[in-house]
Amino acid sequence: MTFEMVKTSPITGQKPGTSGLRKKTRVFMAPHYLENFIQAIFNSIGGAKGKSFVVGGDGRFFNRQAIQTILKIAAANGAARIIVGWNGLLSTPAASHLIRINGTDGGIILSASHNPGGIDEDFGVKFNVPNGGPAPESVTSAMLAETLTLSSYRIARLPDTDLDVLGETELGGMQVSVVDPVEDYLALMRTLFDFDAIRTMFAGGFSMCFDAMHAVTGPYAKKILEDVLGAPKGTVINSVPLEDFGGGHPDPNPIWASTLIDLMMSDNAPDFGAASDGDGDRNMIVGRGQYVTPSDSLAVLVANAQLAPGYAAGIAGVARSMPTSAASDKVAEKLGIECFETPTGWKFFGNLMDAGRVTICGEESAGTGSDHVREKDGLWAVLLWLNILAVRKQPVARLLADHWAEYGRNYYSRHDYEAVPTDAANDLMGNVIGQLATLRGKTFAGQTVSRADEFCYRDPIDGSVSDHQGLRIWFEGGGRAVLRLSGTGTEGATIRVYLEQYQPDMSAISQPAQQVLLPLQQAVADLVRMQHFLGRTKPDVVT
Ligand code: G16
Repeated sequence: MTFEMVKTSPITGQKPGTSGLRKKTRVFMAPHYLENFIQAIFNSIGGAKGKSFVVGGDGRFFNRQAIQTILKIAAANGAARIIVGWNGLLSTPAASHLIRINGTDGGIILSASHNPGGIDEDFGVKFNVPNGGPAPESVTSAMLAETLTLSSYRIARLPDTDLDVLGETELGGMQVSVVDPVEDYLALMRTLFDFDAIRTMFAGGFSMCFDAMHAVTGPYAKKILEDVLGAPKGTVINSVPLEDFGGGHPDPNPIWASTLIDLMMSDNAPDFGAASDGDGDRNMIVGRGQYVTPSDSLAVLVANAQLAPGYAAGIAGVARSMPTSAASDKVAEKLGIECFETPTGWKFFGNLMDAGRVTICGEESAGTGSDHVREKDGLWAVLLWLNILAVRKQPVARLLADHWAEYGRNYYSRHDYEAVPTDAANDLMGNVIGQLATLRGKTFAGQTVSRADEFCYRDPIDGSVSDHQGLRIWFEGGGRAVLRLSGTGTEGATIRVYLEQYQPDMSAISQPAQQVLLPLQQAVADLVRMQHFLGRTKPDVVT
């Protein structure tokens, strides 16, 4: 029998989080688990018959095996065509682009993003819709409903497809196109940026270190930065994607990309440093001796985007996730363009981009991107920075200092409390929610609350409402704290505390951020009764 219907039990309660379904790899590898979820995806979009999809992943452990399973389930469900990245590799933004240029009915991206990979680490499945963006809540809710009732899946009992050979093959009547993961993406980047100006900058001795963290952007960065833009060989480090990312967290922040940070703070620092994450949608930007927070990076990109050919006509508007600092709001105000505050999750930008209301979007979690695709895009951010530096001919630190002098500085930091018992995290959050209405005017560790609420978002395009999107607490004197539970962790709960302090005074914009934010940190610890609920007040990760 070529196609088989396998009876199975529902996988209850598998609600996709901010970025698809993430679990321990062994959970996905358990009998029928991945199969169930893929069938649930197809069922929830009205079946796969006659449809086409893009499939690829970040190369982590189980990527290739999962792709073979997905191909067989797609064939058995009557899909017409699957476009798959060579070797199973596709960065998330490149997958988004392939969905868009091929007009497919969506795509399945295999990644747990910045989470570590390996048989005892994390795996994930994301479904992107035909506009190339992450599935909106209406679609993920339908998937969840499907996983609760699904009792069988269809799978083709056929040999594996060779993913190492570019070109067309056929699987049970379904066309399989194995494509170069970089080619179309590179062509898109050429339309947006002044490659000649960047090439001239490198030829003039501009130095850079790009840490691909043994994740999917390695092949993209090698090709684009070294082969096409002429950066010296060795500019891209950790460029070979590994199934376990070399044992590291492919998370581009000062903690997990500390080797790059150490280099950039040393006497041997190159002019520019950057890193990207597991699936290539996040980025970190760092100049010689100068780390750039994702919120500041967004603001700088918005302020200078017009220097790149793809944005020379100006940008329509900007959107940022709610916990992201308001630095980009200040730029939008000056440019006289619209500015939106959305819940955490790239999917909330999709409608605004489709409607032409925003061009550039960003998140504090190291994501920046534009309407060239419908995902955040790590290399895009790096190339836009390079384009800006090639035109402005200034060191990153100077550029940032000038930016703060013009707009004021939003001191910003995120403090994560990881692997917290789920009950304790819910109790802590519940306790704050219970007090929100009465916080105004109260003082905690010397800081007085001026306003507090729970963020609820009404999509300006389709009117859909997303509530319970995080707690916001403003303090007198321009401080803001945000609390929310992470939607991407796989162990217990992660509480994120986002601290922001606006400083308009030019003479006070060069202080250490953690020092400026300490009073807010202490006020939050007091207000949420951190010691009582968690037994500690020190975060695990500070970025
Ligand atoms: C995912 C989403 C991002 C979001 C992030 C939040 O990132 O794609 O839009 O900002 O999750 O993570 P958390 O809920 O843990 O704060 P990624 O890069 O993991 O896909």
